[in-house]
Amino acid sequence: MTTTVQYNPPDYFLVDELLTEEHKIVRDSVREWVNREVKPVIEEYNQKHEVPIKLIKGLGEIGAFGPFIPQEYGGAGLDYISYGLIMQELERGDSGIRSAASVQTSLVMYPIYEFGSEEQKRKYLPKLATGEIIGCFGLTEPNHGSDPGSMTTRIYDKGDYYILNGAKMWITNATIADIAIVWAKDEKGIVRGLILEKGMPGFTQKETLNKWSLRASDTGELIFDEVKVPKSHLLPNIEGLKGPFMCLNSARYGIAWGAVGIAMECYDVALRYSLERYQFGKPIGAFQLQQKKLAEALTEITKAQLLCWRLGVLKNEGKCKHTHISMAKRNNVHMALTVARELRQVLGAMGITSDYPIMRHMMNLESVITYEGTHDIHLLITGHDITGIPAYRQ
Ligand code: TGC
Ligand code: FAD
Repeated sequence: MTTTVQYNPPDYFLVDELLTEEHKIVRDSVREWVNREVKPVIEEYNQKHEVPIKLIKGLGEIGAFGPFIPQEYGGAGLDYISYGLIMQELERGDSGIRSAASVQTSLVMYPIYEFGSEEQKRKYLPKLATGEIIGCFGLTEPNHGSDPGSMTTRIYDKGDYYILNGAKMWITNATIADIAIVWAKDEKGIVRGLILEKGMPGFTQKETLNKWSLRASDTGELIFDEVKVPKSHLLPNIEGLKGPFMCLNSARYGIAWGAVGIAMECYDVALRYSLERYQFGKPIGAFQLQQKKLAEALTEITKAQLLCWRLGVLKNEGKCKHTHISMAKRNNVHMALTVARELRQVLGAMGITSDYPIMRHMMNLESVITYEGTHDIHLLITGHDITGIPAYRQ
């Protein structure tokens, strides 16, 4: 099916030449899906503050859930550059669509694959891969965001089951989720992961309303009031805070790529507009001040594309450290937000409408620069790595 969406992705340093044929096939097929299915409807969903369930289910059909999970568990068995390129294209559609894919893949399928029992893997992974069931990830609490190590959600051992009490807040996919990966401390204060299922008595899923950002994404609370969780729902192969952090590494990696997708689209839209819009008898792209915005945006996009490619190579080779990912997430999201803010101005008043995607991306990026570790926390992670001194706490 042909599409009327205009998109000429910038590739100033021929980064495409660094990709394999498989990478390009994967990227182009997701790009085509985004053009065909997401672009025509996504502004309306954002305006209505409504979750596009059909698109979220569609992510399963195109293989965007668990691209790097082995095929025997329903994944696509692709490498990490393919995973990154999928996230790049999805986020060009909307950060909410990429969020749904990130959470399902990195925060739900990954912990079940990495820390789950064989029975848990067989039970959940194939259905998560197709989108038959949707998952969410509960780490953040009302009083513990950047500092999840101080969480107060607790499990109490009652023999063949646990009792779970507490609450999680700001959870993507919270109300549409059939299962939730929930992180809680046991009686010894050790962080453990549990798989909760919708409808367990005492487990409530509640929507967070009135967001100005990620309006096409489901965000909400998970509340646990004396929830009886069978021990078979504990992730047996992980203990401690590094469990959720390992999941975050995978999701943050995807965000580093996704942010580049947004910046690429903002650049493409603004360049085209600058050549079509005339003021003072000239296209506005003829004025030096507008060229400065476009040239600086392209320079930053090019640097971020190369950073992602190298990050992907390191991840494929097993040499990628969580500190590499923090640097890339922080840099690329900030870059995309700066690019979106600058290039929205190229569109003048038209830039504030939903006729163009830039303002929506800009508002979404305010969440993206906050979740998965804030801009400042990622700076402190780099500071910790280079000095050996953690500045997060006294
Ligand atoms: P700290 O004492 O440094 O570490 C505790 C243990 O964890 C290990 N570790 C890691 N392991 C793997 N990967 C990482 N990135 C790791 N970072 C730390 C560490 O080695 C240690 O292990 P061990 O064996 O010695 O116990 O932890 P801390 O409590 O001092 O915290 C440090 C800090 C601030 C960097 C960390 O807490 C942090 O990253 N905070 C940000 C919280 C965050 O990112 N939350 C995200 C919630 S999920 C979300 O936002 C989903 S949005 C999804 C979407 O819609 O796309
Ligand atoms: P706080 O931790 O209260 O931070 C407030 C400010 O203080 C920030 O600027 C921060 O950088 C700064 N700050 C904090 N500590 C320090 C320090 N030591 N030094 C310097 N500055 C500091 N969480 C989940 O678990 N699952 C999800 O699916 C999920 N989805 C989300 C979806 C959306 C749309 C949003 C907005 C958030 C989501 N989150 C999710 C939560 C997100 O991860 C947290 O919002 C984030 O980690 C920051 O926590 P906080 O909002 O409590 O801010």
